[in-house]
Amino acid sequence: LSMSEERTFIAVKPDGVQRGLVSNIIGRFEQRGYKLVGIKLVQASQELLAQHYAEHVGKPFYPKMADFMASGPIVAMCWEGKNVVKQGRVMLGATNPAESAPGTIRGDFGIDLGRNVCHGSDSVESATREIGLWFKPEELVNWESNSAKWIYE
Ligand code: DGI
Repeated sequence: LSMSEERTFIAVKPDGVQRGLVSNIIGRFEQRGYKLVGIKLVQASQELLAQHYAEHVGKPFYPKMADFMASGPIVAMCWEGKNVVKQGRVMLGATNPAESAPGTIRGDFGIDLGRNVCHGSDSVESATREIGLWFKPEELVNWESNSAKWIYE
């Protein structure tokens, strides 16, 4: 993948789905000019969550966080574009909504750390790992956007 084809894993967590924020979050990435290459609704298993959050398994907050993540559907997405990993994190805002700037997803929609609405990969390496965990290769679609020339110079 070239730089403009960098990919990230973005998820709307169960609180975001329950609160009807799916279209808003998808819309922000679409409007920015990123390209959607994978999307599905997932009821996450504890096994998947333990792999996804391997770095947090065993921490005091993990059991409640994992139960929350398994409490309802998650919208799992793969977005593609130049610098999308880093810019996706900027669009999400700080992990704790109390510290997220207005204009970010968490800063606009969140209050508490344990209900922070969305997930985004924190590095290109994490993105590759997470996309592999949540999607089968055939669930990702390679397509060319007709608006690319109006988004990239
Ligand atoms: O990559 P992020 O989601 O921004 O942040 P992270 O990987 O450090 O943490 C993953 C999720 O776990 C985060 O979105 C909310 C939750 N979390 C992280 N640290 C704490 C936490 N939840 C509680 N209750 N307490 C924590 O210290």
